[in-house]
Amino acid sequence: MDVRAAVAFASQQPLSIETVQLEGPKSGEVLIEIKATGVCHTDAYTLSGADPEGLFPAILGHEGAGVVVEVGPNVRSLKPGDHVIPLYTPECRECEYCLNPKTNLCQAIRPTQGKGLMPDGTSRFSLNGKMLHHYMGTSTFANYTVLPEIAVAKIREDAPFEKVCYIGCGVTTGIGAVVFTAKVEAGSKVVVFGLGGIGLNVIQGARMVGADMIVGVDVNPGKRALAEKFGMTHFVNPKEVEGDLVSYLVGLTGGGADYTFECVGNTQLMRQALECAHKGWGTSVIIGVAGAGEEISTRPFQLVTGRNWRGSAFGGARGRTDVPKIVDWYMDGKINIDDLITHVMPLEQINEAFDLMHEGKSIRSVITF
Ligand code: NAD
Ligand code: DAO
Ligand code: ZN
Ligand code: ZN
Repeated sequence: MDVRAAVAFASQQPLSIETVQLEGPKSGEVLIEIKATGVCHTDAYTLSGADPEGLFPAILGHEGAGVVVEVGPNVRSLKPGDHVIPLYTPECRECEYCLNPKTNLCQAIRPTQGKGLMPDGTSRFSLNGKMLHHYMGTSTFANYTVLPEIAVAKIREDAPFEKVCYIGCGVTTGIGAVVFTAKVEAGSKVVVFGLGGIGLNVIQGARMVGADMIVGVDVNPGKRALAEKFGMTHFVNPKEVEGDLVSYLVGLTGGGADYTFECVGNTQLMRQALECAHKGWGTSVIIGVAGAGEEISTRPFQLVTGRNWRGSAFGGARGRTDVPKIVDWYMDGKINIDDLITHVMPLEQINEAFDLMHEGKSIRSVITF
């Protein structure tokens, strides 16, 4: 079938709106009509050429919501008409990783997903007979896409697509890091580095679980008001701190934070986040994605003395199980998504969404089809 898509032909070039061809779903796959998709930093990272795994030409996009229109043979958990969110981290419920409660990183389709292909090793997308790569197993910058059944979360039908698409990445990444990865307890002291779309979701996750003190750290004072609305109790601008930021944060939290979250992708901040975690028990979670080849460092004695360093991908969420719950949290008014979606536009304006992100003018832009 013909579908409308934003195609990334090469790095550092604007996306091009094209009519491309999409093959129907094969065994274990479903065809989804995408109704809305967010534009995330990871799409921009890949488009910039900095992503060592980036493949071109490709249809980017990994933060969508839509409706199942057709299912291939052997699909059991989905049917036409189901409302869904695509998952760049699938959940097969059978692999060694899915069977281990310590991780959400299902590996069932990892080798082909990383090559921009469906699990059978081929692509469903083409343009004038030439293959286009899938992206993150989702390719949501198209009004129709094909996904493996295990990479699709079924959600309730009254949830608005243009809001809950954000649960496909940013919301789940931030809130999940608090709830599923760190398992922050009520009464905790939390420090969040970076108050962008991810950091704000960490903040509202921390508020939801009952953290007492939620410190936000950002070099942009313009982030303060929205972060306070989301639950931040103290704001720290590193540019205004005299002396060492770590010592300042340790003092502010009365000895260090129970949990810290790095939501920027800056390796210096990752070190500071680890070192302002409380001696003896503090945990620091890396969420930000650093540049290719960058490394982190600290003195090993920081770990010897009881600080824990860990990371979180997709918030530690198991998509088919946890994403529908997060949609419920939104529909029940437990979390705020509306104030984070600062721009809504049609596919034809998708390059403006990238510009707004680069200029720091948006939290999240959403494309509606
Ligand atoms: P963003 O650009 O919206 O926000 C980053 C914030 O950090 C901004 O408010 C900026 O002012 C602030 N900042 C920049 N430098 C700083 C510094 N030195 N000190 C303090 N604050 C600083 O980005 P985002 O959308 O919130 O994404 C954050 C990171 O999370 C990115 O690296 C992104 O790739 C990553 N990410 C990770 C996952 C995952 O699963 N682990 C998923 C999605 C995104
Ligand atoms: O299983 O090896 C693997 C890959 C897991 C991918 C998780 C990606 C999360 C971080 C990238 C940002 C996503 C938008
Ligand atoms: Zn993302
Ligand atoms: Zn699995």
